Amino acid sequence: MKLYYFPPSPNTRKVHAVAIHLNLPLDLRLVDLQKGEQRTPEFMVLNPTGRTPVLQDGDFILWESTAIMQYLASQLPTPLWPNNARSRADIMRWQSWQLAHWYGSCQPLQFENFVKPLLQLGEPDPQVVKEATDRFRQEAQVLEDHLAERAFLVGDTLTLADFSVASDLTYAGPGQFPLADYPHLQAWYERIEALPAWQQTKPRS
Ligand SMILES: N[C@@H](CCC(=O)N[C@@H](CS)C(=O)NCC(=O)O)C(=O)O
Repeated sequence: MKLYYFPPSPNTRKVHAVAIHLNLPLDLRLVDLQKGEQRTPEFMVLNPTGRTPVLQDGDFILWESTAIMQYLASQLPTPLWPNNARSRADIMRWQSWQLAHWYGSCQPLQFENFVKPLLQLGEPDPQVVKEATDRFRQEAQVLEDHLAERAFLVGDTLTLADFSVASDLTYAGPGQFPLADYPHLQAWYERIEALPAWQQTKPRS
C-alpha cells in the first residue's frame, strides 16, 4: 500500500502512526505541501480535493484520514478497531467530534502562536489568542471530564479514537495550548506520546 503523505501534518501523523502501531508496511510517497505538490495534475487525480494523506491499495484510492485509519485497522484483528458495533460507533463518535469540533478548536491557537511566527506572518495578535484560547478551553473541558475516570477515550484500551484526537495536540507545545490546566487530558496525551508509533511520527523541528 502506498501512502501519499506530508510528515509535519497532523492528518498524516494519525494515519502513519496507526500503520506503524499495526506493523503494516507502507510505501511512503512525500507530497511536499510547501512546494504545492498537492495541486499537481498527477496528485489531483488521486485526490480531487488536493489534500494529504491519500492511501493507494492496488486500484483502490482512499482519501480522508479517518477513512484511511479505519481501512488500515480493518486489515487484521486489532483492539484499535474492535469488531463490534458499539465499540466502532463509540470510536466513530470521537473521530467525528475530532474532525468537526476538536480540530477547529486547536487550529486557531496553533496558527497564532506557532504558524504565524514560523512563516513570518507577523506577531500573534493578543485578542485573537484570547479568543482562540477560549475556544480551545471549551472543547478541552469535554476531554478533561471524559478522561477523569478512564485511561483511553473508548473502553479501557488504545483505539483509533485516541490517535485521531491526539493528532491535534502535535503542536500543543509551540502552540502554547494551556494543557497544564487539564491534568487528565495532559496525562492521557503523555500516554499517547510514550507510544513508539507516536515517537516515530513526531515532526522534525
Ligand atoms: N479532512 C481531511 C483534511 C486533510 C487536510 O486538510 N490535509 C492538509 C494537511 S494537514 C492538506 O493537505 N492541505 C493542503 C492544502 O489545503 O492545500 C483529512 O482528514 O484527511
